[in-house]
Amino acid sequence: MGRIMNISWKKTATALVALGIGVSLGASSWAADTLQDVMKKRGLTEKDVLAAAKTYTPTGGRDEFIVFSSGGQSGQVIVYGVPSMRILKYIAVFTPEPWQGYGFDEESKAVLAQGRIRGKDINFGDTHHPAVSETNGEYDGQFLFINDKNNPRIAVIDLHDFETKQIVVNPIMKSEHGGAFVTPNTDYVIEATQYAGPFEMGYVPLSQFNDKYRGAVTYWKFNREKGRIEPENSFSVELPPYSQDLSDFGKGPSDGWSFTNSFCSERYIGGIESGRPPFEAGCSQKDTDFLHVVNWKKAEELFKAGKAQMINDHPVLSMKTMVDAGALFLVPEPKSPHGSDVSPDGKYVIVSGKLDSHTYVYSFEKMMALLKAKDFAGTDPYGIPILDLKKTLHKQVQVGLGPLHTQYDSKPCVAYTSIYVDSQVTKWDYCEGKVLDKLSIHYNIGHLMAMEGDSASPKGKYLVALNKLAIDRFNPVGPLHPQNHQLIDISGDKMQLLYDMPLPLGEPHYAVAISADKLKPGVRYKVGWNSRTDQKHEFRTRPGREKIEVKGNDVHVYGSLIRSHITPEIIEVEEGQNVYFHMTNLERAEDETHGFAVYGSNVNLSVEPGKTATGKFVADQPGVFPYYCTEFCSALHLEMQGYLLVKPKGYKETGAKGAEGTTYAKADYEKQHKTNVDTQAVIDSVVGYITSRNFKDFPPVVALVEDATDQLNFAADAKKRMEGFVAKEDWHNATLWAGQWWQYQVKAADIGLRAKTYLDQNGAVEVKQETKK
Ligand code: K7E
Ligand code: CUA
Repeated sequence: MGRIMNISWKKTATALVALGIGVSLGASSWAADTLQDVMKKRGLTEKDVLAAAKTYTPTGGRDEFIVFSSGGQSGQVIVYGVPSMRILKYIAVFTPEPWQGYGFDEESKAVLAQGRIRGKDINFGDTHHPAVSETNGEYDGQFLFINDKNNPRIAVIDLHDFETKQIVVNPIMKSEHGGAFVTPNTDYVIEATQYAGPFEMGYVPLSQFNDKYRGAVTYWKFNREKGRIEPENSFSVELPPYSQDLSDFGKGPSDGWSFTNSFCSERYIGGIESGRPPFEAGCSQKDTDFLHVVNWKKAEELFKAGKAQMINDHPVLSMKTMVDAGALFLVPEPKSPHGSDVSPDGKYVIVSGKLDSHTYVYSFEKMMALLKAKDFAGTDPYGIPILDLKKTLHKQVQVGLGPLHTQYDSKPCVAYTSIYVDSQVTKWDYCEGKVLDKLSIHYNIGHLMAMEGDSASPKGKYLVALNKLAIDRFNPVGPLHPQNHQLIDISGDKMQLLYDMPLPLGEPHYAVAISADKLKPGVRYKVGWNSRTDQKHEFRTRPGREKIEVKGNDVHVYGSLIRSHITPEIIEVEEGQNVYFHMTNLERAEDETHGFAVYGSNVNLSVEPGKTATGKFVADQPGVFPYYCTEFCSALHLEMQGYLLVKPKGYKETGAKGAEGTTYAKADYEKQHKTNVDTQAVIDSVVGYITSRNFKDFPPVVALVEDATDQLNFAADAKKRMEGFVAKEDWHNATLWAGQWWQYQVKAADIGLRAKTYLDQNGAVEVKQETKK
């Protein structure tokens, strides 16, 4: 058996190598360096090697945590692993992204179109804060939300396939910042204004700033079943024009409340060009700004009771309505505040002052006691009650210059705060109010992120510093430097810096990290799936059912993609028609994505297994437009091609039909047929090898076997067609179909090899031979 196998493998390998399929037969040889040699050569210390050992992930290895980082102005989300810091994906959200076909297929164009503002396409996003959906305050790994600061919008990403499904535009804001954060059960996603503006869309002079410009918090209702935000069940709360900043939802004892800080309660309106001091002076004059505390459950009741006013078709609860209901109050916070982070137990809210050196730990219990006793220190110009700062404080801790954001450890009472001016991370105890450790980072840290560090049960272990400046950390690449994410080990008493990761995709503000085992994304769609609506695609097709339908001026191509051909391969239309390419990927195999692009157009699809995607081509000029698959999907990938021919209006066929380059005779057929018979012997031996092992214990192999079975069924079909032509002694077509039969055989053999390799590497054992079919 073994000897036969070896011979067969050699034959297979030769056949496959000829096709460009790599077959690795020998083990790679290692350079004979010792660890000491390498350390000496590269100038590494023992500490460096220890850090490397904590992050290095050998081939095939997986990460313990998955990070979703804002992609800043790229309008995308960056996905990477911790501790390896390997980038896994960019999720296209607010910005067209060609590789994913985002903004190039009609389905994703429809998602992007939801984000239009004032009737205009917006082709970027200033993303700041991603949030993973939660169940009882724990990340559940089902959905991801992210906001856009410049054009106030929230996007919904389904983590089942890591695709953006929805974009909602804030109906009353002109700028935002304090989103996206979710309630402990993801009933609502919060979005808070940054720069105040009039709620209406028209012109309002700045002289009416105090009266007509407003801040707000919007509570977007999320329907988990549908996986979509419901704008019709969402509402906002009007706030003063104080430049609201960041938000967080309460949990545990503070569930039902939200907290939003602000940085310009001075309500300064700038005017540097006319000799007035700039915003930076006017907005940092007072010693304190305000934390806005909102009872969102009460607000929800008021909204449901019809107490909101409709502004731009969106319900808004006025400050007065909220104050009268005891559902809105203010607490003074340190100079130029930033961050608003609720502790895992929901008892405290931590706010930092960018121009202060303290973090302020507010006690929710104290706030509630004061509210109950109506013990207010005053009211603001809009009639909102203000609590006394000292009476609400649990601790005030000197953590360093320019503290910003706070994240929590799995160890009780331990928090980490980013210190922007000092370029440090401070580890401190918010129960006792004392500093525990400080670590220098490089440079000017903004947000920081601990593993599930803003959930009800943080996981500790690692912290990532999201640094604003990289300066000298990396090889120079011109004036625009990459961002720098620094991985820090927080498992011990002292923080230890492990790794620098350059990120060249916008300024990532915030990131969230989830335990990798909570994510269960699929590897394929049901065949004929519209991934953006999560429904069967109206224009899906099945194998053998491909067709071209003309409806008035529209030509609908129900096409398919499978290794290694596109159906149809020749499409003729007339000048002036619109061509809709509805392409279905018929593959069931994992990672067999096909692309589809047409010359002279923006038709550019990424069609993952099972997906149907539509490209629209306006045939406004006569010509020849080749199309092809853009993913190197198989050995015969280059042959995944076709022609769209656009005939001029009123074109009349002239002359003879063109001939092909080669014609085949009986000898050609016989040669091909012999190859096929030999190949079948190889396949049979591969199948024999796999079925003699306990392959059913290995799900990836089971999937490969299914895929190979598909290919062999296609092979059988091609063989039947060949036989039809043999019977007619049409050797030309018989040869071509014999060739197609062989193509499917080769794919089956390729898959079989992958399965065999997997079995060999994963300790499959020989089992009693089952009855062969
Ligand atoms: Cu501090 Cu937009 Cu969250 Cu930047 S924000 S750092
Ligand atoms: Cu499909 Cu290349």
